[in-house]
Amino acid sequence: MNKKKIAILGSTGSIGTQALEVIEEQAAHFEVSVLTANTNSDLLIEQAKKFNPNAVVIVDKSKFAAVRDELFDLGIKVFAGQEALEQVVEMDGIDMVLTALVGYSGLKPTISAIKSRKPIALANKETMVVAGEMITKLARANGVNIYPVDSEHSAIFQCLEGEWENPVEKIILTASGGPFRGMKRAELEKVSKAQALKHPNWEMGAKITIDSASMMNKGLEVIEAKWLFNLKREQIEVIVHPESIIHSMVQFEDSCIKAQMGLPDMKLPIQYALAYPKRLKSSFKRFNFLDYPSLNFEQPDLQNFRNLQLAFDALDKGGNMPCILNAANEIAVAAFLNDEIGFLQMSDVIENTMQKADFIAKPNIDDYQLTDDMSRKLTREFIEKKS
Ligand code: MN3
Repeated sequence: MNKKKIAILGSTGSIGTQALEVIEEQAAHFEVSVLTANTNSDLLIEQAKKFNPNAVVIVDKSKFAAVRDELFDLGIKVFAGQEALEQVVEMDGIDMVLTALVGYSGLKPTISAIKSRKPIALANKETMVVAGEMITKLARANGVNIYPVDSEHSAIFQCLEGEWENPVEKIILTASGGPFRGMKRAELEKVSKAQALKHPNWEMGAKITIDSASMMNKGLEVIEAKWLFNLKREQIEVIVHPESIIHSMVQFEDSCIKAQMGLPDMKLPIQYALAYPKRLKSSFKRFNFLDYPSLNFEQPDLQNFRNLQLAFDALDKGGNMPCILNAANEIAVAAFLNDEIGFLQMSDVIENTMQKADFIAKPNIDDYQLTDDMSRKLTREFIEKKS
């Protein structure tokens, strides 16, 4: 049997390492063709020795020599730098590209992979947030499929199996509510970085964990869902479901709601995207209904968790506004993690940038880059003025 050759962009992060666990368990189905890391050269070397890819990329050029010295004799090609990420996905011998980069950095490599007609397993939601319209158009023009890895979007995708002819009435994205669910502004004022980094259900990287605590993650996922599934804003609903057992739902025009359920474990959506349309037998822990005699649902709190409202506003405004929102949020999260601003200030900072940055109704790729640069700069200046 031909094994599917997978390129993993961002192999040392949370999604990347879990993807390698999936590939290891399913070694009869998959092999690794490319691994890339931002700065974690030690882990990249260890992964490359174990999975023997054709090529690796270390984005941090200062680590190039160290990686090359370890891997050259094994016949593994070693490249360095941001541009190498865009070039490596054009190589032959790649059947699918898993984009597990964090933030805006995922955009250009994803475009490059689509242009070279590689199917995408999309874990980098920011790519869809920033440039969903352009990416989906480009994918259609190149006949490239994009398989969602984000658990909510994977759930929706799974619910849509066998339903391609049936119009969707709406989708219902579930949100855990994060560690601060139910808190009001007075309490949110005082929450610490350590508390924000402790998600009740999911094991994830730092950026997305903070986004989950602030509900920005759900906002980004609303925008991601709009483009992945070609929906109107009114067709996307968010509901808080603290147990994270229902990963999301689709309602059809006959009133039927389909839900995809399971224990919260990113390895399932990763494996589903890599193996689609197959469901591979796995060792993942099974869900037992009796462990969860009740599942709960609540309205999201847009007053106290303003980031979700800001994301809806950005989606309504369209153009480059989601790109502005994303850039401001990336800077705000970094500043919060760096103890420069408090938890609630993240929303103030993002809102300020959304008001001040230049709006472009129909952005092209250069406009996205300019918007991203400008929004980051504006956000930094605002944070520095405040502190
Ligand atoms: Mn998600």
